[in-house]
Amino acid sequence: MAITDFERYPLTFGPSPVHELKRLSDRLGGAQVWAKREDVNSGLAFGGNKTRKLEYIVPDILASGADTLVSIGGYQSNHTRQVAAVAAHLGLKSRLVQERWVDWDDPVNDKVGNIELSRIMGADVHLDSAGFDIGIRSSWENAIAEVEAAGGKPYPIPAGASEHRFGALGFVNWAYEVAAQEKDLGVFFDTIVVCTVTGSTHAGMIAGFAALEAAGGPKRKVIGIDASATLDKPRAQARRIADHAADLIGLGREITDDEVDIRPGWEGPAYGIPDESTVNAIRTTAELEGVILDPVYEGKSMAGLLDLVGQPGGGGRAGGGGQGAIAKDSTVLYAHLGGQLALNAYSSIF
Ligand code: 5PA
Repeated sequence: MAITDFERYPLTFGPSPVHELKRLSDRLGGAQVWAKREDVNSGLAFGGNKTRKLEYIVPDILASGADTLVSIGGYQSNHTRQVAAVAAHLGLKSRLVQERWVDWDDPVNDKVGNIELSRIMGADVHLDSAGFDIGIRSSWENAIAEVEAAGGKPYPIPAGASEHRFGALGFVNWAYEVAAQEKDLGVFFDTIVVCTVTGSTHAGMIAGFAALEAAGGPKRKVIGIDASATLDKPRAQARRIADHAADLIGLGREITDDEVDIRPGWEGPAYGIPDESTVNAIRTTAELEGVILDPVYEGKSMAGLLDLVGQPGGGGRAGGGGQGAIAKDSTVLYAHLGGQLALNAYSSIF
């Protein structure tokens, strides 16, 4: 099967916009940096990377006859907000487990931003005191059982929609979309930078670009920046999901270790907690480009990009490792995956 053989239920506006980050590139003095904008990809509750993933899951939801989507994330999960939006859009219910993934004591952390929108969209939101883990959780399994016990028909969607059999297809398709946009724009992105936590965004890109390469396309690097602060877990999970996606789309080989390139160094002290490099990346991108990033995911992947593109003694984070690791003649695509609504719970850092 090829990616075009999988059914896709449109939830996005179409191909997400791609544009240059010119002032940021000039400041860094290295590679040319562009962005592809999943933060503006849909009219459903501000969209984001999960909305793209869900396009390939909705046909299975509809075929299952389920009446309730059951999913899980932190209090400020972007994923659960997108699940709530898709449920509303389809006329289904949503039951969301929101765990205390982040030890962040902002008094409105469980009230504003993502979780507020989920409540507005009619989701049945349950708070749980458990901490961060990208794996399968008993709280989620219990929620599925509770929906069943109450006579409902649940459709389980795991954290980040990652450990779902079609979870990576949205970003396999993203790779094909990038290749088509490159043709239109007359540009070639030799390096992609993406934030990685539950892994299927990155894994889909790996499988998708591998398939394009197998069909004669050019070779490129996909660099994941860890925002989980539990690096071994996304590495193993992205690896497993990339292999599964490669199998689904008939790549005909396994993904190699060096294709799963997830780098530590910008994750901050813990998942959901920004450090100085995160805040610097958010401010720099906002001040130079008017582009807004969040402190949980995109601020961290941009901190990685600033260091990797920035020239020694130039615009990257002072003292950061890896400066200039992406060559000056590179053209880099920054995957902006969304996430800004969580900023509402982080006003104290600004
Ligand atoms: C998230 C995830 P993956 O989980 O597919 O690796 O994507 C990481 C990521 N950027 C990057 C943004 C804005 C994200 O929301 N968010 C999770 C959530 O619950 O919101 C799945 C963790």
